[in-house]
Amino acid sequence: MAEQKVKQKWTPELLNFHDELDELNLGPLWASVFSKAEPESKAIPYMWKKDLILKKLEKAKELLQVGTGSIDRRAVYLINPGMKDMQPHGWGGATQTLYAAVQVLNPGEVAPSHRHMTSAQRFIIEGQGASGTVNGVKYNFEPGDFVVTPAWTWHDHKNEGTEPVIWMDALDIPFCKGLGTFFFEKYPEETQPINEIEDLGVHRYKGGMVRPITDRKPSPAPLGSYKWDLTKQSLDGLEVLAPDPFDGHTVEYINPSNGQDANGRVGARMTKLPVGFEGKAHRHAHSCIYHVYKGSGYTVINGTKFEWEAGDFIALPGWAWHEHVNTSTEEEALLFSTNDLPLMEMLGFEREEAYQDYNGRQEIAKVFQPILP
Ligand code: 1HN
Repeated sequence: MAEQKVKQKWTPELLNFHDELDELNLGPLWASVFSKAEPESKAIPYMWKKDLILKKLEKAKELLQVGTGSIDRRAVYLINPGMKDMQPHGWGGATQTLYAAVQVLNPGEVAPSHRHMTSAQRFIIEGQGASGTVNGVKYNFEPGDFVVTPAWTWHDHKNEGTEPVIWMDALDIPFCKGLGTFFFEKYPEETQPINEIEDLGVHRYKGGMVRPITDRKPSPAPLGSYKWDLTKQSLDGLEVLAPDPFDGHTVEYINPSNGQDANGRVGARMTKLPVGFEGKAHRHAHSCIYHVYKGSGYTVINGTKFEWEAGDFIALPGWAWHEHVNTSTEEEALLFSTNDLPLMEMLGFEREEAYQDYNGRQEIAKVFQPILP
């Protein structure tokens, strides 16, 4: 009897009924989520090449000037092809929760001050002479630095140097837009007053893992800027240990006053894949955006090989199998990444699984063909 019912399930009459419901803005639960054992990310695995983005930023430089009366930021954001339907609303989205842009500021330009409820963070890619002021503290940008702008803090940028400065911005915009919590406010003047010594947090944490005693009481971002030399030192220190089979030598940026992630809802890491590193595959609920800071290699995501080199950006959707390989025989690979792990943990969604077949390595079914400039 039960079997007969199953066979009868998708009759033309029933399918008509589904259409009838749809027209009434109603849906049949029996034909939806119950048949899916695992999440299906709207975002797909994808890669954007450095040269393509830089070429488009060059054009944006010709067309636009940054400053009051003109545009606030000159940045090109990553759109995951699986999430294109969100674009009319300007959601962006390299993954379902994370947004990334590549920004360039020319000498003499000032990017005016504003604040928003999304958490922002920056990884400085190239160029000297720019800085960002966050709630009255000015941080000088140097390549390799990781700089945080916690939610609802005033921030503006300046380039007082002689060359263009390029960085990656990462925010939780798709997440905030999804929740309907995207608040934004412009500062009444072009820039905010600077009321502390420059690079305040950098001076307060020069020693690495010791903190000023005033930070026993937690605060949102006592460090502000994580200088490249200290991050590099931490990674070099790990060299005496065996690399993690999935992530090589990886450190995460933390808030030294509470031991948690550096910037609330959005996590960030720096990975060093030693020469010859051939990682094993795993997957996790959280998603990531990688920026290849140095080196060359490939990442296999759900059976597709993404061949990367310095400057490229890669979107790793949640619950996608992935493994990293450094193909250089001389140079270590450095991958900066931003993730929604803090969100997944806060909300109780995080889970992780190691790939079991073929000694933990995926079979490569195809090679990703990126859009070239
Ligand atoms: C923002 O405030 C910055 O301050 C960069 O540089 C990218 C993308 C969306 C919303 C705000 C910045 C942004 C952003």
